[in-house]
Amino acid sequence: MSQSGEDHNEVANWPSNHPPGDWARFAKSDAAAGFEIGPDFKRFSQHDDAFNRAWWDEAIMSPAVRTFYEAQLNPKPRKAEGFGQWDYALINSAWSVARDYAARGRPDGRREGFVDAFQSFLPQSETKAELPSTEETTARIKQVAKFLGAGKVGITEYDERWVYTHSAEVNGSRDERPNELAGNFKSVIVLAHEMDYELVKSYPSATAAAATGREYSREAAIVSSLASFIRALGYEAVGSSNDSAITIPYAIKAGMGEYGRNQMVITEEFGPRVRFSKVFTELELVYDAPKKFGARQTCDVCTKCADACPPKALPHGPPQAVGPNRSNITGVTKWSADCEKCFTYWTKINVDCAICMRVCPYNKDYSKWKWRAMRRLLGTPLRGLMLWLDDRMGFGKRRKPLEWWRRSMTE
Ligand code: B12
Ligand code: SF4
Ligand code: SF4
Repeated sequence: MSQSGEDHNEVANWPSNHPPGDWARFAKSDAAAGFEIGPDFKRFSQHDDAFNRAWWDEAIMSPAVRTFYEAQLNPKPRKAEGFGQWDYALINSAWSVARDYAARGRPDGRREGFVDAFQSFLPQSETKAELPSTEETTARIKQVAKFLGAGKVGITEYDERWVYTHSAEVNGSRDERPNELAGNFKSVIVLAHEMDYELVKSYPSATAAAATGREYSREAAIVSSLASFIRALGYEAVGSSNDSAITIPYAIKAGMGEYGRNQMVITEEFGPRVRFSKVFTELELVYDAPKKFGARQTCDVCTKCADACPPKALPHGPPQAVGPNRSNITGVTKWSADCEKCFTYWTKINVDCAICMRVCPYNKDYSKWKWRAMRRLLGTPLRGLMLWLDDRMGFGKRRKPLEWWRRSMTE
């Protein structure tokens, strides 16, 4: 039985809900990616993530949850630096395209990009374009994704283990409803979207949260455009952001980077300061290999994110087979967060947090050679020295939001 009391593997309302035995076909690629998945593995229902539970589960519900989003849209600016009218104007402007996309044409309460995949207004062409070799098709798809604005692109096989068994209603109840993602998918194209380095430095604040909002807005536009491109070629493609499936396992297999203690994929190019979107497609493409550059070993000895987390939501010890509560998937050995604590903290500060991203020693501007050199050394036995240096140099310290505004006068 799953943590929400139903046996989701028995649920037949989702197409191609393979029985557990079929998942053995992923054993080789799981080993290459470092995934440890036990026989008790169960797919996850989106109804059980902390955002949705905050609406229906006494264990995490708080009056602040109900006002969290409303208070951001109609803020009562506070005196605290980073929470004034200019700051809320910035966060709301950055989120505005994602918010418009979420609600477009959906009077039924569906929310594209959050609990529903993006719909495509461009019909799938009835003529299937001729495809060159798989290698060339893959290269062209990646080129288009970058042209559309993706910071990085990787591809992996479609793996139904990470597809949510259910989505959640957004009209008050957050009840489970069938996950409507459907298609004859073979590949998942993962797109990375870099978050602004300067803004992330001042997390937590409404100013910094604009860095998250801007990428959700970009994700909506870029991933929908890429899905439309593939549909215009005559092939099935569905664009997705936070909806439909857990993104991190796809991102790791698609070669985006390594999984960190802070619950994020640490990329070589942007560290953890990056967001992901994905396109499910029937196209057969060349899959990328998982990318390793020593981040996992750094996390084994570093606890900066766990130390800095205000509600102590992150683990200090080694990866575990069981997570802290029902908001964690069952049967995967990994570092897992107590997301009841994390999201409750957000509702207290009335803005999202990303301190665990800000303080990570991989959160650097890697366009500069000296930080690239430091990253390389972090992947070697000198990592202890590098972590010490990172502290000495003051990386990870919160920057005052006002300094970001002052930049407008000096640059
Ligand atoms: C819900 C959610 C949250 C919720 C609740 C999570 C929960 N467990 O209930 C909360 C509020 C905690 C949250 C916070 C943040 N989130 Co969040 N979140 C999500 C979301 C929408 C769904 C994840 C989910 O279903 N979790 C429920 C279960 C599966 O959780 P879990 O078992 O603990 O598993 C987690 C990890 O262990 C990992 N994971 C899951 N399965 C597997 C399997 C393997 C083999 C491995 C290695 C890892 C792994 O992914 C899960 C992430 O929550 C994803 C987008 C997506 N669709 O995946 C973004 C996402 C994970 N979040 C993201 C980010 C950046 C953040 C924040 C920094 C907020 C911010 N301002 O940006 C913080 C970081 C908090 C933290 N350290 O965990 C990014 C991560 C990008 C990256 N670099 O990897 C994602 C991918 C969104 C995006 N568009 O890019 N988030
Ligand atoms: S802060 Fe340290 S432990 Fe946390 S994710 Fe980054 S490198 Fe890993
Ligand atoms: S987002 Fe903030 S509260 Fe949540 S785990 Fe990271 S540091 Fe902790």
